[in-house]
Amino acid sequence: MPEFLSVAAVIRATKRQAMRSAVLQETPCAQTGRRLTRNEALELFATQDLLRLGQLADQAKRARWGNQAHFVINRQINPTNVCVLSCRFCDFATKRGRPNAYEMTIAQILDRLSPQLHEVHIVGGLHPDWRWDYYLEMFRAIKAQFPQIQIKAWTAVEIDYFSKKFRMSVEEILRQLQAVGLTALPGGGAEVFSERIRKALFPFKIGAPRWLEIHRIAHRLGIPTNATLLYGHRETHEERVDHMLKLRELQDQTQGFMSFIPLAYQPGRTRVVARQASAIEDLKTIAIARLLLDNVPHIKAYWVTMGEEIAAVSLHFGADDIDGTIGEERIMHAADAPSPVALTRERLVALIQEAGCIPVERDAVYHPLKTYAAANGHARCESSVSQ
Ligand code: V47
Repeated sequence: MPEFLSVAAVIRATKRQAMRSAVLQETPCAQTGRRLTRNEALELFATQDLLRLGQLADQAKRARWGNQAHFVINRQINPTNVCVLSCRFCDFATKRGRPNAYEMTIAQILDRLSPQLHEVHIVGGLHPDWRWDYYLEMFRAIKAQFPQIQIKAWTAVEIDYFSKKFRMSVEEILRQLQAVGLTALPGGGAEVFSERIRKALFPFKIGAPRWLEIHRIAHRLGIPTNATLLYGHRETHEERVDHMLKLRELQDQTQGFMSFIPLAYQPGRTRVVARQASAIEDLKTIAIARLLLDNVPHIKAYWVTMGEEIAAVSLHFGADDIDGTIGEERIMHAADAPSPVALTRERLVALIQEAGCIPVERDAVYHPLKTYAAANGHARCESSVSQ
């Protein structure tokens, strides 16, 4: 690996800036087989040499995906915002009877789907009285009317809730969902694997051991899953790195994670933090995720939380995916996210092309469906006027 692209070089530069003397001797990377350590990841968070960090992560991304960047034609559905929990950081959840509370019928869910979609991403509040049959019927109805749509649904938090409420094991819950059409689990509900933050912001939600156990069970049943990290609130860089290391450890054992998605916290009206994490923090988090999570194939730059522009730049900082069209984003927009609630296929293609990458349309489990041309003058022109 050339010196100018080595992790050690970035860390040396950081240490020079910090007037410190210790120098890393080795270069952790795919070629040497040595993995990035916790301390090295923390030093990368401290670096002021953002472009070198980006180069390193980009090199790791290109080793797997070349110049490709993935996206999906999808729709998010949040069947209800009524939730038995009241997490401090959440602007989405509410209680029944409040003016903003809503509950969708299966017909309303079907109305929002169309044959063009490849993925429906379903998550919502932990509803106090919906019956198990409703959840099964929802999937049956979707598959009956739209057999080509893959269902990515219910976070580990919801699976845990169903298991307790309906008195079935996690395995039984997942098997029954699989039988009616579940393809994958999304990565939500992980927040940040820190007991300190859990006690402060979501004390009644499951913690790291249970979240990881549920994903382990899903992987054993052949259900691929994603993993998120909620960052930019009160967590430290140490807590971000420890979160990623816990995921890396499970992935070593199961290989069931498809994608890692850092979610930049949208402060909304919660007063948890005054403002959203900076673009620099976004790019560092994406890049370090690519380098640390060397066993997770996809790193997703979620345009809803980062904004379209930073998501596009992230494609040069280790990300290879920007999620999808989404259709109607509610969770982050309940917290006043400034991004649009949906993007068109054309806009996603143009964003990727303008970043100099090759757009690859995929399904929910990353099977490629269509590869688009790399940028040309026409695409650049389109991207600057669309929206
Ligand atoms: O678990 C809640 C987070 C998650 C806010 O798997 C917030 O492909 C930012 O998990 N600001 C749900 N984040 C969304 C999610 C997700 C999103 C996109 C793709 C995938 C995937 C999964 O959203 C929650 C929580 O961590 N969240 N409130 C907020 N104000």
